[in-house]
Amino acid sequence: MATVVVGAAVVRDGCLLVQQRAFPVEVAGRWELPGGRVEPGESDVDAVRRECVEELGVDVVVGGRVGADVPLPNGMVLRVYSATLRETGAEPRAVEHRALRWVSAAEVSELDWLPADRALVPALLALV
Ligand code: 9L3
Ligand code: MG
Repeated sequence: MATVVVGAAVVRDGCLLVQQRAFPVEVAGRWELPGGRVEPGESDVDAVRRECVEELGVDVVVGGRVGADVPLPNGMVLRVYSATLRETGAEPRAVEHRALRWVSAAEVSELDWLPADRALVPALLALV
């Protein structure tokens, strides 16, 4: 089975949290959902929570799957889950990314997404 990269579709007040990659240089400046590789022995849900702590500094409550698995160029697959902030007062910050934004439906369609994330736009629009 292909290695899974989980992504988090964090929604608050009808807006989706997106972040701008700072590296590698080929994709720097493009936008993606927070997330990363599921580690050996880790569940998808645990990986979503860990990645949100590492990349955003917040704990999330993980919900259901969003869209279908998207094949990545490196042979892995991107698998996205919906999520909400566990603490209402918590404010995510771009720990290892260039920027972070909360976007509405119109902006979800317009963003300069990574190609894999772009494939999920129809499913993401159902969340905002
Ligand atoms: N990736 C694509 N879209 C995403 C995420 C979180 C990841 N929303 C791709 C980029 C990398 C690989 O998955 O090729 C691993 O992700 P990371 O560990 O660089 O975040
Ligand atoms: Mg990542």
